[in-house]
Amino acid sequence: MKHALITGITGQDGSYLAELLLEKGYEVYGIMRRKSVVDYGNVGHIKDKVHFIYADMTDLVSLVNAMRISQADEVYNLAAQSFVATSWEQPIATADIDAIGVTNMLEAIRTVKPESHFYQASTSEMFGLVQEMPQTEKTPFYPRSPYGVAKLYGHWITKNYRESYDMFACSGILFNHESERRGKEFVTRKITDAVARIKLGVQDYVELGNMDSKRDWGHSKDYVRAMWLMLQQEKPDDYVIATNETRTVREFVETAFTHVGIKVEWRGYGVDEVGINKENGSIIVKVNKQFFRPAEVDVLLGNPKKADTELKWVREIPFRELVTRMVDNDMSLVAEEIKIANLK
Ligand code: NAP
Ligand code: G4F
Repeated sequence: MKHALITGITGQDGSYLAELLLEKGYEVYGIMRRKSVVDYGNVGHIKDKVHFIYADMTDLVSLVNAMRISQADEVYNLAAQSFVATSWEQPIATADIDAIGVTNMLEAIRTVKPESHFYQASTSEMFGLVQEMPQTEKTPFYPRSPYGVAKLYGHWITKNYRESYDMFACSGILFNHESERRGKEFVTRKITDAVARIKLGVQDYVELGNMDSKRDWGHSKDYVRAMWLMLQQEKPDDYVIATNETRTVREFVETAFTHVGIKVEWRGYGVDEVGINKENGSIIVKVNKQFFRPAEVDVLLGNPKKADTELKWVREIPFRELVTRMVDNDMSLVAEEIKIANLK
């Protein structure tokens, strides 16, 4: 039986990856941060099947300990301060976790079990001010946030340990992937949660930032399969994982509202743009400068050809299904919230 160690197991991707590895018969270990209230995040439903180890990406000793306990054959480094906007507010913490944390994990592996296979969660944010369309493994990087800069360090240190120490270390350059488990501050979940609340009459409108920003959005469940595939290859390498489709935030909003039977009509431009419910004329989307970023990544579009060819990776969940799954899930959650509030 193979042993896997997942950092960031309580997050979106960590939870889907843990499910996948359990299905495949792995002994799954996950690192968790100590909190004042124990919180299993997205893995509460499988907590009895996973071995949890208290550790932190900024503490090398705790990661060495996690390696000693788990004796992991495969290490998936998914832990990160992953919210781009916060990286301007906490640039040092972001660098400690997302950059130096990767070196900590690689050193822990080198100390305890250097033959382990290592996956690093790299990101399309490294392309930032994109230098070509679409982006591939060969596209030059130009990060636009402290998060992107920190992740670029993580990407290169992974490559460097592969070349310096012959470690089986891979980076997945994953484009945006979302799900029913996505944190509510990310734009997709913020939208689907708001759509559910507006539809069910407990919120009037949603305030968003840059409506013209374009992202290549897939489903997390498809993307964790690619992580696993990378660690099963003969040789370690880096791969872009994306859908090769890009859409604006505005299109995401339209698709989500359409699914609950609300047609949005757009009026005005820039910060004055509003989305109107065509049926009753009420404002359901506003733009608020507060959600704009100091430097923006205007467009991302990834070409996953190498992953298609070498990993035989295929995306199974198309864009519309991603949105409808998220909206349906939020409709159920909000309906349940309303039911509980009415019982009080
Ligand atoms: P997420 O939901 O925000 O999960 C992040 C995880 O990291 C959480 O489990 C969090 O634990 C943990 N963590 C944060 N700081 C830590 C620390 N100091 N020590 C230990 N654990 C820590 O992120 P995600 O969407 O699943 O993404 C997974 C990884 O892929 C991240 O590295 C992200 O940067 C990268 N990525 C994501 C995307 C995407 O579109 N989702 C695309 C490309 C790359 P707590 O529960 O304690 O907060
Ligand atoms: O959902 P977002 O916050 O995701 P972002 O910045 O693309 O980052 C995510 O994807 C990366 C991969 O490319 C990951 F590495 C990273 O960890 C994270 O998972 O924002 C998406 C876009 C941005 O252009 C943002 O400016 O949506 C725009 N946006 C417009 N209004 C908004 C909002 N973003 C947020 N979070 N909230 C808004 O109200």
